[in-house]
Amino acid sequence: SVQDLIDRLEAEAAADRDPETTPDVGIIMGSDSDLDVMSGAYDALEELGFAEQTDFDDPPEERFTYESYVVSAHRTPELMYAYGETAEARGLDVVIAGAGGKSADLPNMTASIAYPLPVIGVPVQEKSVDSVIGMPTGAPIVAVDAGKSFNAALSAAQVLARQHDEVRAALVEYHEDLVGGVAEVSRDLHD
Ligand code: RP5
Repeated sequence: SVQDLIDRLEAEAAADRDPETTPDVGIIMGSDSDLDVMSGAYDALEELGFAEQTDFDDPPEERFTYESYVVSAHRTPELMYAYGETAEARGLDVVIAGAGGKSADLPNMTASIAYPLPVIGVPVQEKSVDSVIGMPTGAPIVAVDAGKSFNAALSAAQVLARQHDEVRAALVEYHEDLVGGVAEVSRDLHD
């Protein structure tokens, strides 16, 4: 039940865990119907060598990990509040939050609740952009364009890369591959 999930988040926040084993990036979305768009964030993190952590008590071997949850601002506001409020204590360094529709409130509300933890908002559709980015002065969110969850994950990794050389190296390698790919396409055009 939602209450079980809330209890679990609170227990994890209270647990005295080695920070190296907690999830580094949290991915949340308003509905499982957002998965098609939000899966780009998993793709980017996997590409950078992050592993998914599904069980907080049994972390994978990889040093850098992400978790993901469906959390609805409107259907389960208590869960959104608990997630945002425990995020930092649970060891997350950054949260990626996606929502669609015209009332895409999960990213902006989570940014307010989890502050000062950074939250990267993903508007799942074009019509969700204003709702995600329209924050009052003093209540910050960073956000990507509609649907760009892949970029949200790269940005999340950039946050981590300030502290972790391994993540920085993975980002540089990803970029070099990207540049190489563009050069190859250019060459093909001229062959
Ligand atoms: C939003 O409402 C969700 O983020 C989703 O994009 C949209 C529709 O949700 P479902 O009705 O498909 O569950 O809050």
